[in-house]
Amino acid sequence: MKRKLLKNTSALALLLLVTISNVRADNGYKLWLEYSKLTNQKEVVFYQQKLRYLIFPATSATLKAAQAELQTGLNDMLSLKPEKSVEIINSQTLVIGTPQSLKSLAITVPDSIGDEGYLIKTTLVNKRSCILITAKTDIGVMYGVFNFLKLLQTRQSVNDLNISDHPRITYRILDHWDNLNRSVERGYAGSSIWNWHKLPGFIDQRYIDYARANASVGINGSVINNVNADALILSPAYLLKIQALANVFRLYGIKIYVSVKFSSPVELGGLKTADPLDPAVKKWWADKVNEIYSYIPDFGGFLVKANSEGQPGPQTYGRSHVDGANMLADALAPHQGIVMWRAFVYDNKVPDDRSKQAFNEFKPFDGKFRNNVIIQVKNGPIDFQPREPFHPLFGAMPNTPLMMEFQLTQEYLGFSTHLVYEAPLFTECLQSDTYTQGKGSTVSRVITGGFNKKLITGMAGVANIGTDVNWCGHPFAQANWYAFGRFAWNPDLSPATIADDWLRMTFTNDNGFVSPVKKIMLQSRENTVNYMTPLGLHHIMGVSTHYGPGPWVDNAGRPDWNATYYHKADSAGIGFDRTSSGSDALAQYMPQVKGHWENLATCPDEYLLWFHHVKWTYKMRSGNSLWNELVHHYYSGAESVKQMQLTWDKMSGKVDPERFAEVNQLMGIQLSEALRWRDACVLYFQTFSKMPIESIYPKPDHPLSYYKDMKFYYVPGIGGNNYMTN
Ligand code: GCW
Repeated sequence: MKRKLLKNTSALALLLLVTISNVRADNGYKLWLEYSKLTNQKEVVFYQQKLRYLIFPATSATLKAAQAELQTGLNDMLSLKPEKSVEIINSQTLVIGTPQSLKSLAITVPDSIGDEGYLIKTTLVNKRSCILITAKTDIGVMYGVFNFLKLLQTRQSVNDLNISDHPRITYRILDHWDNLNRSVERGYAGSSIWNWHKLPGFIDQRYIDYARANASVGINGSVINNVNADALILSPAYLLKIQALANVFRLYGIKIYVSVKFSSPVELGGLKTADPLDPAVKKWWADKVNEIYSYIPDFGGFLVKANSEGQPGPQTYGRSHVDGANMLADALAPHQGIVMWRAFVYDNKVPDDRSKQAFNEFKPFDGKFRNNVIIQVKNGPIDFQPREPFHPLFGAMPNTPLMMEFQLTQEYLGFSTHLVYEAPLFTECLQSDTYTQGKGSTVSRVITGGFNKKLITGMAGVANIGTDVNWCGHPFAQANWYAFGRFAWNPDLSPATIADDWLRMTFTNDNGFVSPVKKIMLQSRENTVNYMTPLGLHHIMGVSTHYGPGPWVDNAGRPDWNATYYHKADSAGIGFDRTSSGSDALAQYMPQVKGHWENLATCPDEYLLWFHHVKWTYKMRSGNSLWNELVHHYYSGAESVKQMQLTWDKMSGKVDPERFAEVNQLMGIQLSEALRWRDACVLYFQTFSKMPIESIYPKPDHPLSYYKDMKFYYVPGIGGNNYMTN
């Protein structure tokens, strides 16, 4: 009996061990830096032969970190420890460093690759052919190393290499909406990764891995706190904590920025006002900035949400955005810091269409900001909806730097239970033609400084990172973090290329997996648009939590938070008339764009109800009435989730069981939520159209009242005591 028990116990222990080791290997913590072991012996031999010797003098902390990364990668993937050498250069040698760190080898790097660019090439060094990874700076070398590892991770050849790359955008920044109490506004992946209480004494391994992951895709900045900022972030106690994080990030080329509350001089400094033109206020900020730099000599600067959604700002004191931004910019300029000033402003007291307000407020200020101010503009004019047309400010302020703000966290895209690959959304915006400088004036060219080389450039992504073991809540949400980094580096990359790399690095190189799953990813955002907000509908989700459908919402705190404000459904039709007969928001675009979207014959279906109020019986391109088309989109959106499930089911055995099961379960949740979106919206809009749901479609399971009455408690992402919605 005793022996049996013992046996059982050890079996259990073994099982536990296996489980634990599986969990460790496959829980998604390693992100796209999985470095899984190559199993194809031919490939292993191929790489091993190329990488027998290594010349990589680690003369700085950054080079040391890059060297460690290379060693981890080679060891994990190939069980390879190249012989460190100083003299053997031949076709089996990898030479890595800057011209300074490789002094004796007379390496040259063209100026054109800039401070962060790198070269990976098969070339002659000391008259001997080898693989050289070089850059002007240490961080450039690190980027080169990560990209060399990517070649191995994605099983590329390392023969005849000739890669030269550099970022097209200078400030490539993650914006964390993390509060000091560790809640995360619109965060769906656990708590804030910043453990403020334990800082500065305790450095969580996560901070290091976060920095590695960012550096691997070239992200070089992190705004660590919520734009709805707490003035305390600037207090000495927090500056010490921030300093500890900065010390970790520095090695990986990442600068820290903070979101500041405009009224900090009052709240923290005890001044009577935060009026930006008041000399005492100016002095307070200048002193504060000097203090920050005494802790963090390479501090990046400030992000500011001012006069928006209740936040204080210069207008609170009768001043303008220019007054506010320039005052902070002057304080930061001596230290080379920047101000990222958000254009996400709207006010329900302004009687105009919300989508027009940022343009109206900011365009008149073109050319008036200091040159270390960059205006941060969301991709669309409302608010990170599943689909929006590009923001009309892009291209409209030719003398002002504009940085793109994308949202990685899926506030409006199904939180962390829906598989939505956002790259197609990013590309749709980036490749939109603004026509502001004639044909080909894409948003991408505008934000990369293509029309005005003097302007600084930037791209921000609202982070989807938290304490969940896999960082982002959904294994596939990691792809949005990854894609953001790749786009910030080069906005013209294709979503398919990025998905391909990410899948290979994160899961497997098995084409039987990569190809069908890539298809799922590329289709996923359109699916979600279809079951949430097809044909240009927007902002019809649950009030305040933004969870699930809420097209009936008409009693939010402010009219411009009501769904009815946006869809304007009535017995005649549906949609927001933004043509000249309506709000005329279209006038904010160039005539070519305006003309295209204003004309019902040319307006793409995708934007139809964004710009037009259309009759229910209107004949669509497909031949369907608008009503039938709308119903069709909702049903096909939900159906596509079922299709996605079928594809994923076939992937069992091609990926580790943990992540397979996790995605499987999440797809189940996604399906039920997609069905709820579909049924709730179709039933609600039917109360206006009074038209039938075609009999080819199954009837919704419940009456409309059922969906309207549903309650959800403690929905994530809002913090505080807001525990209920709808
Ligand atoms: O998308 C909305 C969110 C707010 C957010 C705001 C903003 C940080 O619902 O939670 O606040 O945008 O971007 O400032």
